[in-house]
Amino acid sequence: MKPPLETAQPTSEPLAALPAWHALEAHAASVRDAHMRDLFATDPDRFARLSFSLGPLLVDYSKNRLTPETLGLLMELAHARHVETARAAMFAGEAINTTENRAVMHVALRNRAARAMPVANVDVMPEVRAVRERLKDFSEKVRSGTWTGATGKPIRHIVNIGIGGSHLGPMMVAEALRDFWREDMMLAFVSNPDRAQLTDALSGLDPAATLFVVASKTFTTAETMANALAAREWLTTALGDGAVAKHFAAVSTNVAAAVQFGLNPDAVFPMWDWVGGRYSVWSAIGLPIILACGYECFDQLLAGGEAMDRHFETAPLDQNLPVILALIGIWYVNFFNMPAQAILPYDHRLRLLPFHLQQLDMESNGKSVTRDGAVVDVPTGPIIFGGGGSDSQHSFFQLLHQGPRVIPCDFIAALKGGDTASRDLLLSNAFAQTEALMMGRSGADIAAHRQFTGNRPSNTLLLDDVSPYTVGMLIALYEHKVFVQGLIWGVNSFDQWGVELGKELAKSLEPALRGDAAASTKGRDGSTVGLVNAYLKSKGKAS
Ligand code: G6Q
Repeated sequence: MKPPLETAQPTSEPLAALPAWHALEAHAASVRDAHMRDLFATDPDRFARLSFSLGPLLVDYSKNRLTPETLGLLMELAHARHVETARAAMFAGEAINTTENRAVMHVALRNRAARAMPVANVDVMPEVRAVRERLKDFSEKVRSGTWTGATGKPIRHIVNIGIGGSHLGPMMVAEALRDFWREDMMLAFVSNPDRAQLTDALSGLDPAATLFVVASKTFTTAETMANALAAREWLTTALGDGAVAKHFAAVSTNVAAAVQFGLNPDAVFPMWDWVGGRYSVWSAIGLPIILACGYECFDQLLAGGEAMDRHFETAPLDQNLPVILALIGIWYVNFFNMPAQAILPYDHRLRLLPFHLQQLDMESNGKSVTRDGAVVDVPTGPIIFGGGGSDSQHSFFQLLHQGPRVIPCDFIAALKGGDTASRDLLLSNAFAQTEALMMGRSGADIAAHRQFTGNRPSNTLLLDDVSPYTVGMLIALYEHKVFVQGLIWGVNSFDQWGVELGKELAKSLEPALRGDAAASTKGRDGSTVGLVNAYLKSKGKAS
């Protein structure tokens, strides 16, 4: 048996007590007032020095409030937190998700090489490859019309039912790759238990040509189960109970529950507990993408993720893109007290990226307790928000430019796509916004309300185009960035206990809202009781 890597769990030492931290604090005080305008004016090579090309991805991080010394000190912090050792532990399949005692192996899902990927000393690749083969086979059958609906019609509408990680990742990637969809295949995503969403998604659909994909790692999630039951009712009302096996597929670790739901085992695809929901788009959770775009397209998504994995795993920290972006983020959160981060895709196809990254980042690093169970001594994960850059320019950019709080931004754009004129317009706006944020505008002859302080940081991520490969690279880049930040802060980025309490309370409140005579709100706070009573009154039921 291989001995576990020495992960040097670094969290026993409070972060703010580290010499590397103190050095950064002192350095931050000395550069706090430096204006990026001056940093560019004194260094003609700043762009070349502080930008990075990796295949079809160019990242410009020169518009940040840092100097080469800043980066050097941040790298020392990364070394002090044993980032390289922890990175190796993840790739070695160690149980780095300590609160759930699980490995974190989404990197195995995009491993297309012959390399073994062990979890608890067992190579998971044979299973991963077997599921890939099944996904390929099933999707080819559906796309070619060999797998038909119950009446013999080919499937032409896919409706994915899932929530959280079983929804945001596949929906974002599917939208990003819309140009790769088979022309006659339509795809819809349903997550909200508000029946309005399912009703809208099913409006106009032919049940005989519709396939539902129930995506749920646990197959117990209340919202997903409610929507799956409602979808089954819609289908069986039109085609009878016997149609379920031809019109439902599922992805879950709980294969038995999916089969019990009435599914054909050939249409049930397993996943594993070493894949976190928000990291699961690379697994069979990607089935709707495969059905719409074809397996080759999905394979290229994996290839892009795999290329980023190789870079992250092998590049020295100071030439490692996820590490550099992670450290720049730490610099602002912890040394400039900037608690937010905006994600601004200047590409319609990437417009859902902020939602996916919001979950990825905030669910991973929105933590106050270290892996040792101590209370963290510094701020951790930032508030992630954003939206399509062009639309956002006409709404919340006002605050980005002139609000008293500074919010670092990631601008994301593609060099190619659509017609040249619209690309010219998109990119000129994206570049100009980063310029305006950085340069600002001031002068004695300019009215106060027209002045811009500038010195507002941004990264610009330029993809050659929006393709399966580049989208794969982009998502994996952010995944590893979030991982590195979690390592520095000493939190477990792979659990999400913070979502549990609300779920439990909802379960215990539901009988009261249903109006069950035996249910009571006794012992609950006055506000919650008041809200329950307002609802019961609307149903004509006094409490
Ligand atoms: C993601 C979270 C969470 C999860 C959903 C859906 O990392 O774990 O968002 O994906 O709660 O869970 P199921 O896939 O089990 O339905």
